[in-house]
Amino acid sequence: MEDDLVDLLENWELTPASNSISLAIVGKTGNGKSATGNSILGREAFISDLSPCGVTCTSELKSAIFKDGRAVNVIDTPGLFDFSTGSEFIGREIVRCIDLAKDGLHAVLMVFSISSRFTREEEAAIQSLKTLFGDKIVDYMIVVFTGGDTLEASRKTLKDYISRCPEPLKNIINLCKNRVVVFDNNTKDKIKREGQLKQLISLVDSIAASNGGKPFSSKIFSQVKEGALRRQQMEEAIEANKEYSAKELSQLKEEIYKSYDDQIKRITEMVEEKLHFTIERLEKQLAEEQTARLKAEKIAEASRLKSDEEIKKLKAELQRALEESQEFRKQAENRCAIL
Ligand SMILES: Nc1nc2c(ncn2[C@@H]2O[C@H](COP(=O)(O)OP(=O)(O)OP(=O)(O)O)[C@@H](O)[C@H]2O)c(=O)[nH]1
Ligand SMILES: [Mg+2]
Repeated sequence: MEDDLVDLLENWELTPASNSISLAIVGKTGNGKSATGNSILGREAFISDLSPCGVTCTSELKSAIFKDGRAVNVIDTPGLFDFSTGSEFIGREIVRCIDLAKDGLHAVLMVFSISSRFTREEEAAIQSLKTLFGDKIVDYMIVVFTGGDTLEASRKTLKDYISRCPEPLKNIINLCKNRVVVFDNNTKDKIKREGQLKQLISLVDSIAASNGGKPFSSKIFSQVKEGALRRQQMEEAIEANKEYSAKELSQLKEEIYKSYDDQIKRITEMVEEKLHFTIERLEKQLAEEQTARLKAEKIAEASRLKSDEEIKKLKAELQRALEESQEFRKQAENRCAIL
């Protein structure tokens, strides 16, 4: 598999940024993010497995080189927007992810699975991304459906599938200007593997063409990058100064790490605060929907009870009328007999 698509690249930092593509993969736990990352890299770089709980625990970056000489950096993430995991974990992971993608992202792949139902959390994820990084993030998003094999087995085209998607998912696809690709991560067919990868890369290239090749970056990206750069410069400076003793050197390094950790903590808190707001809003919305659904169910139940009651009343009336008419007939017959 490795030789067909890519040659491995051990030392990705050596790759010039202009000749590399950085992609982040996000989506619900179990949707096939790691499997998609592996399909892009052409090797089993990330652990991908069937599991009821999250397999990927923390964001990771792996790289490879395409045949055309371009390096691809893939950042695999855990289920960042599964709100059950808590905003502290999400905040920390997002900062880690940004740290891995300091030079910006050429595309964000939002992974959905053909085989699993679209959820409200997935609907809210795009809002969270916009809240954190600004509306422009949408211009860099590509929708990836995993489970191309399942789609084929059901003899449906992607177009058929999308036409039957819930409205919010259609809206996400529209927001992404129909940048959609299907991946069958299980296929061993080399032509198919190359085909789906080519499709994805052409979408990444179309994003680059529409924004002058500038990778996505935002204020949070610059803050994280600045901090890391400052730490590196300070480390180099003290390393170069031969007057420091080993003890002083390690003390100074510790201080630098501490100030960097403090900075990351501040950014994480900011991310957490922003997400907290989005999560609160989603929870409120879900609670309102639940109340509305319960109310609708109560009304339906009441009207069913009412109609049951009415049917009972009608039946009783009918029975009474029947009995009355039988009584009347009996009386009439008796009267006839007397006459
Ligand atoms: N049939 C089929 N199964 C797939 C496909 N892509 C992924 N899977 C399966 O889906 C399961 C979950 O895949 P992962 O790649 O671990 O999913 P993930 O999104 O990384 O999951 P977390 O790390 O837990 O967030 C695995 O059993 C994969 O083999 C696909 O295209 N077709
Ligand atoms: Mg994973």
